[in-house]
Amino acid sequence: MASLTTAITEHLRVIEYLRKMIMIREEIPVNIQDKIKQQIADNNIVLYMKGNAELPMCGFSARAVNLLKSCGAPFTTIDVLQDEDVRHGIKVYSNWPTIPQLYIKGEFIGGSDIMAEMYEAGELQQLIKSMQE
Ligand SMILES: N[C@@H](CCC(=O)N[C@@H](CS)C(=O)NCC(=O)O)C(=O)O
Repeated sequence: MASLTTAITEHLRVIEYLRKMIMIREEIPVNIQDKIKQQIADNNIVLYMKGNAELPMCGFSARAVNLLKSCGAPFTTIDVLQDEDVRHGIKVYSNWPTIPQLYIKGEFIGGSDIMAEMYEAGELQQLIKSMQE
């Protein structure tokens, strides 16, 4: 009888543990998406990148930083290498598979290729200028 009680107690403990794990897993995406939404709302120009503006950790991110620096406006960077959930979450949030990712005034702009094309056409400078007015 004692061993049956022990077995049931152990089963209930496992069930409670699994229930908590499922709840935690369900909470992560919600919290990350909220966190990203807040970061984008709090910053006029925000670049999700690898590394930071002083030390980019990938060529695409370095290119994005150089383009923004050339536009002359202050910008915020989020280093996705510091947080795997943000690294994954920003791809889901933007429905865009790669890093870097640029947001201006809450609007998703794109990665470094798109930024370079816009810069060549004078559009990135214009967008940033109009945002500052
Ligand atoms: N065409 C994209 C290419 C960017 C790209 O390929 N990024 C890769 C290497 S940094 C990436 O995000 N890989 C997925 C990851 O590292 O999570 C751009 O110009 O931004």
